[in-house]
Amino acid sequence: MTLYQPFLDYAIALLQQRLDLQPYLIPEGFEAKSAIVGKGKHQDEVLTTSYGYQATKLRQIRAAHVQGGNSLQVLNFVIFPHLNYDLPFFGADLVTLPGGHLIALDMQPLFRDDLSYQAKYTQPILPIFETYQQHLPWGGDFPEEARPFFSPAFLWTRPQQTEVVETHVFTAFQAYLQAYLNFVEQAEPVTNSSSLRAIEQAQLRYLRYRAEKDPARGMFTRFYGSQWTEEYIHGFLFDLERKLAMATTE
Ligand code: DBV
Repeated sequence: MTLYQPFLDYAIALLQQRLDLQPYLIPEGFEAKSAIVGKGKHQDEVLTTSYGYQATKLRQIRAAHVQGGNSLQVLNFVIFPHLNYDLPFFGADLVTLPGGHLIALDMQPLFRDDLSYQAKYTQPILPIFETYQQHLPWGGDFPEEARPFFSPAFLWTRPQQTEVVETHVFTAFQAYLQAYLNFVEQAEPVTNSSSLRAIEQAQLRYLRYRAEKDPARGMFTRFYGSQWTEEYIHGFLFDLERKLAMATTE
């Protein structure tokens, strides 16, 4: 069992239990990809598997799971709501590299500085954030330009011990996902056209940032080449622009 497999299993089981979960098409060639990396005795297989679902209010629920031995484990799990809901994104970036663990967990806001948005989608999460932050202190250095995409309840931490990932990070992940699904349950469709435009702009801003700055681009390019990597990023991981372009040419 690899470090983040229980996170993935938990998430899929909970989604199945709470949503009308349907599959989301994963483009051919991206369901599973493997490469042998390193030399001589240090060779390791790096396997990347992808998961995709959708639900009534959620356009894309997707995960990328990278397994390459004890010092290379990644679970990147993001939920993109449909464009007629003001729901935040659920964003989890759980990363284990030779240098240690790096954990990012948040409900990423569409409108960071809007106080009524914060009251709706951040205030209710703060007690959960505070509970876990005691065990998961702020992780330090963080790209300034990414700040607008995170909420005040952003858990950002670099645990020294794997055991902390297996315990506190795992329970925090469960609590955030449960709280997110409560928001989803309560969400009502937005019909006002200026609000709809604002949501689409905010989703595109987020998506463009993530596709452009994907911190995994270097790693994937080394393992699988740049053609596979760019197609994976734009055609699956962050695919909103492609989907919108397809919808207007149909
Ligand atoms: N990150 C992804 C995807 C990944 C992934 C799709 C499938 O968005 C993995 C893989 N994240 C990943 C890896 C690293 C990070 C780091 C492999 C380590 C990169 C390295 O050190 O070489 C949150 N993830 C990070 C960092 C942040 C995040 C802040 C540190 C990057 C840095 O210091 O420059 N999640 C990430 C992020 C956003 C987010 C940047 C922006 C909105 O939601």
